[in-house]
This record gives sequence, structure tokens and C-alpha cells, in this order.
Amino acid sequence: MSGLVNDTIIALASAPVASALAIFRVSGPSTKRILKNIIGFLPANRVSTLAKFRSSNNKIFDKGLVVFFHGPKSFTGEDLCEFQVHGGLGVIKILMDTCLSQSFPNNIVRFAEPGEFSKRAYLNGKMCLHEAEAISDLINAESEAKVDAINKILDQSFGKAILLLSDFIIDTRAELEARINFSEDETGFFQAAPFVKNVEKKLDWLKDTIEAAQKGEALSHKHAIAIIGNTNVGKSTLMNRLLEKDVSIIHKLAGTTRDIIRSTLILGNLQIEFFDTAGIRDTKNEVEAEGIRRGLLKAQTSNLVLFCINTEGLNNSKLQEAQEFLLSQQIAEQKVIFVFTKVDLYRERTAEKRSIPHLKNAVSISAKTGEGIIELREMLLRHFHLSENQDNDTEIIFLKKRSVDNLVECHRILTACVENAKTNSLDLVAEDLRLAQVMLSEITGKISNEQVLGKIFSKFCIGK
Ligand SMILES: Nc1nc2c(ncn2[C@@H]2O[C@H](COP(=O)(O)OP(=O)(O)OP(=O)(O)O)[C@@H](O)[C@H]2O)c(=O)[nH]1
Ligand SMILES: [Mg+2]
Repeated sequence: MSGLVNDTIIALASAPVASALAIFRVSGPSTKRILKNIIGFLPANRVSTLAKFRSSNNKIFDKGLVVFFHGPKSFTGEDLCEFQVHGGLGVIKILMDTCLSQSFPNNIVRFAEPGEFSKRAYLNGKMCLHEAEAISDLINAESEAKVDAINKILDQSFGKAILLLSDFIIDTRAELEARINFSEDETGFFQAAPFVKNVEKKLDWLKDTIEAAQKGEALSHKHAIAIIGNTNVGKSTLMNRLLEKDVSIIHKLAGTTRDIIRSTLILGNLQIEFFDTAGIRDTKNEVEAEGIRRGLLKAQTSNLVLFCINTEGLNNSKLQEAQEFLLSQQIAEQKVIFVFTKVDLYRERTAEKRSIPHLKNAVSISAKTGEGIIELREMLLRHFHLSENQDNDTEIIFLKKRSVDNLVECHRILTACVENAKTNSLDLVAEDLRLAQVMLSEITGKISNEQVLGKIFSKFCIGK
């Protein structure tokens, strides 16, 4: 991306398809000149003005609204104007060509690169980097929950909290530098206790914010959940029960499901794609064996695996066998929920109540009666850091992964910093604070390099 702010950039801000209206943006030093050329006058600042638009060969090609924003009070911080024209491709082409005809060697007018309007806004101090990213996310947000989570970033409270934390770090660093460079006679003793207390408060905020961002992160993906287990344990019945529709064939014969059956469910704002798979068993049937292979492959790449085991005959050694099987398939147990199935039958047949092995990541269900299904749904959501009865007050924010990673790293560094403060290792505390500050400033973009910025903004829409 060019860093030449002398260039005036133009872009279609609405979709490049024929439509009733289109919005076309111009930003940079030639904006006024372009405007005067097209509509014959400079409209009042920030007032929507009706005008006739003339092409470079002085023919009227459309009539519409135009809004001029005098820099620096504009989105980009530069002179900026927005044309509202009829959205036919011919009109848009003439408007583009007319703008481009105003390009001169020292006053270039050119098409904007993706994200270039936002990059200029950021470079001109109109917004922090995380806010520019939030706007780009807002454009791509497909659900109401995600829009809410992004707006929590755009309302600036997050940015203010980061700045407060940053200021605290800067002040403490300045104090520490003085103590490192001057004697204690001159500066007095470092008061570790109030410092530690203060940092611990910041750590609490960081922890809450990271959790809120992890919840937000969960909103943006389709989560894949594979249902696996031996034949006939009730995988397809569970699939149908979870989806509340008849997607998989259920039959008392073992080996019913062969191909992977997929179906999507919206659960507590999450988009979940369930995959019912072929029951696992030794088989000479090549078609069935291929189905099993595909099912296990899907389990390996899924975000979560429901490993179904028939409650009847279940004991600790069966469970251990299952755990060893997961290991052999390279399926991490952290992404597995053991689902003990057909618990209704088990209850009927087991006279003395043998206890079902107790595991944190296990749930007993009956897909037939519905027992345990609510609990299972809650476990799925908890796995993705959400709960089914997510009320609106629960803090969910949406941040880019790079920002969440920085918050996590900042939390780790400040935790180490507390330990170093307790042992009065001031050099180490100062270094921890420096590193923590770098993490924060990368989020807001107060310190960043051109290469990183180029990468970030190139993923934006053109015209934004
Ligand atoms: N009583 C009872 N029967 C169940 C339950 N879940 C499944 N079944 C029965 O168990 C049999 C097998 O169910 P499926 O859902 O087809 O089992 P599966 O694991 O998909 O089997 P494959 O596709 O062959 O691997 C069917 O007769 C179901 O009606 C349950 O919770 N309770
Ligand atoms: Mg099945």
C-alpha cells in the first residue's frame, strides 16, 4: 500500500453491482477540485446537497446528493466527499473516469487500495488500530450478536481502558527508571505492596477482557462437531435429537451410517455444524471401512468430538480403551466430550444401580427420551466459552485474534511482573512493564511498523 497521502483516492463504497443507489468516495488534497469540476461549486461543509453531475466532457450524466467533509473533521482526517449517484454501472464508470481525469503528476488521483480510507483515518489519528479493525469486522458481521460484540469495541470504553493501563505502566516505568538510576537515599524505597495490588487489579481486568473476547471469537466461526463411536451406540439418534430433525437414518442394524451426514444448527448464537459418522468396528467391507476412515478424519479436524459409548457394559476399562483409541487417532482429549448413550435402557436393565464412571467431560444421555440433552447442549456451549442463556448483559466483545493474543501475552508478562516485584527485582519489573506496554501499543497501533499495517489493512474492503 502506498504511503503517499498526496494522492487523492477514489472508490466505490457500495457493492459493485447495478443497484438503485451507489455511494462513491473521494479523499485527499484534490477532493475540492474534483467536486468543483463535477458539480460546478463547493457545497457547504457536512450538508447533503442536491447537484447535477458533469463528466469530463461537460455532459450531465446524473443528478444526486453530495456531502463534503472538510478535513480534518472527516472519516479520513482529509478533505473527503461522498457522492450518492444512481447505481447503474454506466453512471459509476463515468463518475470514476471523471475523477481519474483530474489526476496530474503532482496531484495524483487513483483508485484506493483495500482499507486505504481506514488506514488514512488511523494514520491521521482519527481512530486507533483496533477501532479501524472493528469497523472492517462490522462490515463483515453476519449476526446480530457479532454486531453487538463489535460495537462494544467501537464505543471506545475498551480503548480507554487500554490507555489507562498503558498510562499506569508508563508512569511506573518512569518511577522505576529513576530508582534504578538513583540511590534509595534519593528516591526512597520501592513500595512493592501497593504496586502489586494495583497490577493485580489490572490482571483481573485483563482476565475478564480476554474471556469476553474469547466469547466474541466463538461467534465468528462455524464450529465443527463430529459424532463418533462404535456401531449402533445411537450416534445418528443423537444427531437427529440435537438437530431436532430427521437428518440421519436410524436402524437397529449395526453399520447403518456410512457416509458423513452434516447439518447445521444455531445454538446460543453459535453456528455449529454437526457431522454424524460411520460406527467404528473391524470390517472387511471396503465401503464401510472407507466410511469409518472418513469419519475419523473428520473427528481429527473438528473443533469438538462427541465420543458416544453405550452406557450398558460401560466400566473403567472400557473408558480407558476409549481414551487409548483417541490417543491412537491423535484426537486430543481436551476436545472430546464422552457421551454415554441409551441411559434409559441401562436404567431399566440394571437392577442394582452400578455407578456410571464419573468424568468432568462426560454426560449421560438418552436420545430416545431426551434425558441429558440440555446438559449436553450446555457443555457444547461452555466448550466454546458461551452459555445457552447468554443474556445481553454478559460481556462479549469482538477483537481480532492478534489483539486477543496480545492481551493474553500482556497478562502473562504482568503475572511474572508481580512475582518479580515481590522479590524486589526492579530491573526485571521494569523490563516486564516495557514488554507489557509493547503488547498494548500493538493493539491500539500507537507503535507499529509499515509492514504490519500493510498486512492488516489489505484485508479490508475497498472503499473503507
Ligand atoms: N432405548 C434407546 N434406544 C436408542 C437410543 N438411541 C438409539 N437407540 C436405538 O439404537 C439403535 C441404533 O441407533 P442409531 O442411532 O442408528 O445408532 P448409530 O450409532 O448411528 O449406528 P451406526 O450408524 O450403525 O453406527 C436404533 O434402534 C435406535 O432406535 C436411546 O437413547 N435409547
Ligand atoms: Mg448411524
